[in-house]
Amino acid sequence: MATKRALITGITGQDGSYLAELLLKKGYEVHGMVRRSSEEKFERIAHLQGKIQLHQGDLLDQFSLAALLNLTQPDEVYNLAAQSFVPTSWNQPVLTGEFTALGVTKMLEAIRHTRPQVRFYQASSSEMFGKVLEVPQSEETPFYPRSPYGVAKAYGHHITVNYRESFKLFAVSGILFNHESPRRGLEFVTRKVTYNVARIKHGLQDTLPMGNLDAKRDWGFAGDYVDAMWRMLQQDTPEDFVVATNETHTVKELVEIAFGRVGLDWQKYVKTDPAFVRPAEVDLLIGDYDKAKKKLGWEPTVRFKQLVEMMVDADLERVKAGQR
Ligand code: NDP
Ligand code: GDR
Repeated sequence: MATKRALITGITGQDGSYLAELLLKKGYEVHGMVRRSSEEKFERIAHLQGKIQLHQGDLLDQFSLAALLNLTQPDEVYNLAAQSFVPTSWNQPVLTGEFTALGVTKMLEAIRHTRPQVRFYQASSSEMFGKVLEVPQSEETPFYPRSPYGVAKAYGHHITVNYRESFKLFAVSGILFNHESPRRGLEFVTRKVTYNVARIKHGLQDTLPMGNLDAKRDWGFAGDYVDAMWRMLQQDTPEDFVVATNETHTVKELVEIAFGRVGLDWQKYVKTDPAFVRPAEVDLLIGDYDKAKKKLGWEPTVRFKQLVEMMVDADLERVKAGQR
């Protein structure tokens, strides 16, 4: 069988790095689109150097996308690039909209005109559910986003469905709930907590300022979730899927487990700081992944406590070695 080719946008991010590893293991030729910056930030994919091919491009530049599709001739495109940090979306709502929303249309247009046989994956998000209208949230739950990021992702989701229905593209949307790993960015709550717990344990600081400790999230492991992305593109018909663990936990539980892992009492270190409280919050996320289980044969393998402890342990090693 001919080698399959995949193009990943956002390959330098958490999910991009795990997905690239997975596709390489499956024998794919892996191409990644990276944006130019004055300093290369490729630490998550440094170990894949020589195995993947990187190309400059930008979701905002329609022609760079078409050129990249022509150059790499992919069978599958995974659109993971986004302004993905929710608080930043209130500070940069226009950029978030242009990139996280309209960028999806630009990629779909490039595919439609250049390579319509491509199988396309769009990184949709549980942030689209926003305000709690139903629990657990499934593919049938209506959207009520609570941040400019959530609004932009809802647009990206709908335009993917629309291009599938209008132009018969094989375009699918994975509605993924929060997923984490030792490669998670330092600003997201799980990694912020595990990294700072490691620093506190090593005596480098003695407080941890936090926002809303009552928010509830359905947290899974990124390595499991990229496998679900791949499975969605191997189906006979394009469909959207929720990917989650069907468990919910508060930020407070996250903090308790992380400090507990190093034998410390979180209440001595955690301070509430209004700077980390959001203008509008998503109070409760819990995903029903029944459809993914039945049709994709997918299930999460890492549960919450194991995930948090894995991240604390990795950060203890990193901080000990003087790394971030
Ligand atoms: P990351 O933030 O780790 O990675 C985002 C990627 O997008 C990076 O490669 C980054 O490139 C690129 N990117 C970010 N902002 C811009 C920008 N303004 N212009 C160009 N490129 C940009 O995200 P994750 O890996 O965690 O998530 C992958 C995708 O899945 C995102 O679309 C995210 O919104 C979505 N998602 C994530 C979930 C999660 O829990 N992780 C859940 C549901 C959806 P660079 O290195 O150059 O900054
Ligand atoms: P989220 O993830 O907004 O769900 O989006 P994040 O980890 O940033 O926040 C989760 C919850 O924790 C609360 N919180 C804090 N969050 C941060 N970052 N820092 C804090 O100090 C803090 N204190 C409390 C937040 O209020 C929130 O309720 C992530 C991103 O990966 C999105 O790209 C993705 O689409 C969704 O998950 C699903």
